[in-house]
This record gives sequence, C-alpha cells and structure tokens, in this order.
Amino acid sequence: MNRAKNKHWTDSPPFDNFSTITVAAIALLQDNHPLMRYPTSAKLFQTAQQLIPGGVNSPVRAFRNVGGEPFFVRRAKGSRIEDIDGKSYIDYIGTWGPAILGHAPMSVINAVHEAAKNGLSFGIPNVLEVEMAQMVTSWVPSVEKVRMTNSGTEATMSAIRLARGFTKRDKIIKFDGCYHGHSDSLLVAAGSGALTQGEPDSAGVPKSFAAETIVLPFNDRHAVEEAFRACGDQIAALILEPYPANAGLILPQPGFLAFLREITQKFGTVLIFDEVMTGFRLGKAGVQGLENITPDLSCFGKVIGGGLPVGAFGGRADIMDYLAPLGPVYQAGTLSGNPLAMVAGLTQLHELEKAGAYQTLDAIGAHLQQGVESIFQKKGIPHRFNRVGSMFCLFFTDAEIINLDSVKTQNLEQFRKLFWAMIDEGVYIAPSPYETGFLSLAHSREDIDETLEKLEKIIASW
Ligand code: KE4
Repeated sequence: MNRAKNKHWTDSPPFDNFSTITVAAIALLQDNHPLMRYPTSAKLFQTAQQLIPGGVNSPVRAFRNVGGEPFFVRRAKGSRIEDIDGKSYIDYIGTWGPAILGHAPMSVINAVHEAAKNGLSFGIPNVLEVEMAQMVTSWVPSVEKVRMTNSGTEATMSAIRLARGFTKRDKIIKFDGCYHGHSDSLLVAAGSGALTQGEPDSAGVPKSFAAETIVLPFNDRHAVEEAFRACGDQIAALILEPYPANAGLILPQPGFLAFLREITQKFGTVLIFDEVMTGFRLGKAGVQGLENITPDLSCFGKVIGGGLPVGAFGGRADIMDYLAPLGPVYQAGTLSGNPLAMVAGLTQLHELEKAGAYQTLDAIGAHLQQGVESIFQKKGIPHRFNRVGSMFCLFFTDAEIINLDSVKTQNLEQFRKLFWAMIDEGVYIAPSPYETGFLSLAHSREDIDETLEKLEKIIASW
C-alpha cells in the first residue's frame, strides 16, 4: 500500500486557514446557501416545518402556547440574543438554564477551542471525566459516585432504572406537573413542553408502563401517605424536582421535603432529586444544599455542560455500584463524558466558584422581583412572582402557588398578551406560562432597569 512517507498526520491539514475562509465565503454568496435563501424567520420557519416536525427540535420552541411563530436566532452574547431579522432581545431564558454566565462566555469558548485541538470525542476514559466527577462529588456531599450522560432525560431515565434494579421493585412516584425529561415512565402528567402542548400524558407510552407510575399532587402529604400505605413495599423510587420549575416555579411548603425524606427512608424507597435545572444554579449543592436534605440519588444537567449536551446522575455509592460494569443495571452512552462538554462545564463551574457569584445572581433576581411586583401592585393586577436566586416565574393569579392546580388558575390570555408585548419591546421571556425564567451573571443592573421600564410602559396601557 502506497502510504505517505512517515509524514505525521498533523503535518498537512487538508485546508489552510485562507482556503477554508474563501471556500466558506463563496458558499455563502451562492444564492443557494440556506442563510441567503431564507432572509427572515418567517420564511425559514416555513421551510423548517417541511423538514422538522413542527419546525422545531424541541416542542416548547414552537411558541404553541403563546400562538404566533418563533423567531430564529442568529447569535447570542452575554444577556442578549439576536434573531436573523436583526432584532435583539434581553434574554431571560438562557437556553433553559445552561447559560448561567451569560451566552458565549469567552472563558468557556477558549477552553472548548483548546480542548478541541486534542480531539472531539474519544470513547475512551479521559482526565476531564475524572475532573468533572471530582467537582460534582466535592460540591454535592450526597453524591459519592456520579455518571455522566448526554441529557437530563438520560440522567433521570437511568436513575429510575437504577432505583428499580437496586430495590427490585417496579412502581415509582412522581408529582403532577413535574417534568423529568421524555423517558416513557416519566412522561405521565409531565410539565414543561408536555403541559404546554396540553398532553401531559404522551401517546406512545404503553399503559403497562404508565400503570407503574403513581402521580400525586405536589405538597400533598396525605396523598403521599396514602400511596405508601397502599403499596409502599412496591415503590422503587420517588422522584421530584425539589423546587418544581416546569409548571412555572412552585416551592415546597415548609417541611414537605423533610417529610418525603422520612417516608421514603421508612419504606426503603430511593429518593431522587431531579436537579437538572436547580443543580449548580441555586448554589454549589443546589436545593439539597439550601434545604439540608440528603437524597439517595440526584440528577443534573444544563449548567454542568456550559451549553454543550450533558446530564449526570449520582448519589449513594452502594446504589451507584449496581451500574454496569460493576452491577446488573445497564446504562451507557457513546458521548458520555465527552471532552468538550466536560471542559465547558468545568470552566463554567470554576467561574461560579469565584467569590460572590451566587450572591450576585440572587441580588440581580431580587432587583427584578422588586421592580416587577411594584409595577403590578401599582396597577392592581393580581399576580404572583415566585423566585429563588436566579430562577423566577410570574403568574397572573392571586392564588397561592402550591401545586399544578393552583398554577392552572392563572390568566393565560394576560400571559400571552404580555409575552408578545415584551417581544415587541425586545425582551424574551419564556414562551409558556409553564416554564421558569433564568438570570445570568451577564445580566447587568442596566438590563434589569431597561426591562422594568419596558414592562411599565406595556402595563400602563392595560
Ligand atoms: P433534557 O433531556 O432536556 O436535557 O433534560 C430534561 C429535564 C429533566 N429534568 C428537569 C427538571 C428539566 O427541567 C429538564 C428539561 N428542561 C426543559 C425546560 N423546562 C428543557 C427545554 C426543552 O424541553 O426544550
């Protein structure tokens, strides 16, 4: 075989920089380049709908709950995003949680750029996976061992399977409106996009699967006691978002989380905290750190990937060691522990380690909350503004928000009216009242004041 004379594989890259840029520029100028052919979001959405179900790769992006059509983003930086129509917005979603430093932080970009030069994926153990495991286990005391995945869905799906394998039981308990990703056992009375679509129980989930999932109202001790009285010895796991944030942001009533810890302990049920959203966002140890509750397993995602695909689950070593290759519960992933996602997440966590990061996020949230509440109070508009640190949600209702039923008392028409008025003003809030807003360290006081001025202007005409 005529192999090149022992030239090192990196000696002659296929393109030098100049030719790569030239090739790309010429392609862009061709009128057949996608970006040139679809100059507006509306036009691109038409094409997207012919090629992608609903024109989106995740349902909540379709703006179905607020009506109208989504814009297409061109780029994002700091607290702002820009769409392909040239309009920019102050962004209060932050790609649903990962962008806690703001969009495209240079520290993360540089770290990913450097790591990429050494390889994009290995499928072989690499040092970054160990560094991430060290970080997660040191930040979250309940996590003795951790395994990386590529999404929050994989993390919760794996945690449920692990709990079932460990306890040799089949039933699980979840709460109405909590969303734990789209695995079959958990797409029952789910929140987030499922609730937004009005299909909390997805088609395609066999009734036999759904029958193993007991759904209870959040904050309802009596319902939990009844479920355990009826079949406590069959319940493998109780999974919850300790601060549910996929039906808007709901907070546990005093003592509810401690009650769940106690009753699951009593029945030998694995307590799983789904902290995909709250983990590393509300503090180094998430909600379990704020509430001083020790779950048996925890699930993570979003922040620990710095914007790249990631998930993780971890907890008691005696349970985690049931996972292959040690134990009988199989779980795997080609890209799990991917070096780029690991280095992006590690870099983001190191930034959050800097003194005062979480206090700053909380102060930004408090400033927003104070301003929003004063605007609605002055106008006498019934509302609830739930917030913890940099997570918040506005409900147009005067009912106390304690579970999904109370969330459903909100005035959806008022929410839709506000959403589109804010879009017109260049402020992007969640396109569904069943979601939570996110702040970042890139949101300046000026961003918040600009947002409040625009909100006051909108509400003045209500
Ligand atoms: P992913 O599979 O989307 O990475 O994570 C699923 C998941 C699990 N657990 C919780 C508490 C979550 O909030 C999520 C995903 N969050 C939604 C936002 N509400 C993702 C947005 C979307 O579905 O497009």
